Amino acid sequence: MKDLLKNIYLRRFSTIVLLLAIGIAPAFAQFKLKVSGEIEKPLELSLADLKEMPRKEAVLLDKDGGKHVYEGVSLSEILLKAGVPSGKDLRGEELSKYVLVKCSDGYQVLFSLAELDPSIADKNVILADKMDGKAIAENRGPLRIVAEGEKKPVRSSYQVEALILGKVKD
Ligand SMILES: Nc1nc2c(c(=O)[nH]1)N[C@H]1C(S)=C(S)[C@@H](COP(=O)(O)O)O[C@H]1N2
Ligand SMILES: [Mo]
Repeated sequence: MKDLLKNIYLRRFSTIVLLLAIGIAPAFAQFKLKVSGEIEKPLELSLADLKEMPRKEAVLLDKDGGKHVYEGVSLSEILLKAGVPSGKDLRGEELSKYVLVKCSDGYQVLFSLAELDPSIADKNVILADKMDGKAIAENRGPLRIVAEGEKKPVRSSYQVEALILGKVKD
């Protein structure tokens, strides 16, 4: 009798887990990061695409000083894939271009192309899909910008949906 009850309980439990997985998995599988704007090759990158790209780590200190190691793809690597000028080609008018990071809660932050370019600066800014070896928690993921070395994590925007390339016009 006890075994029977346990069996039913386990079956229910696994059915609930299965239904949850079916519900959540497609949302992540369908997720696409949009890269658009003043750009040669607009991109839509899936989470699987990002796993195939060169990977990098970045450390983020949270508001309480806790240290977390994030892993993902360097923003400069994503820009390269999108045909954004870098290295020798990042000069003149290109120096007034920027990347606007847009998040699902409406939060948006900006980086200049120059500060992200490895030939100009040593800033480590990644688009992370892992925190401390695990997928980023849903309320911060699936993707988070991690701008290493900044005194406040204000630009380390979470729930990133799109990167928009723009050019300052005054
Ligand atoms: N999408 C999004 N990202 C965001 C914010 C936000 O409101 N929305 N707040 C920023 C600020 S001001 C801080 S201090 C950190 C806090 O991140 P944490 O709560 O994961 O430590 O996230 C940054 N990234
Ligand atoms: Mo903050």
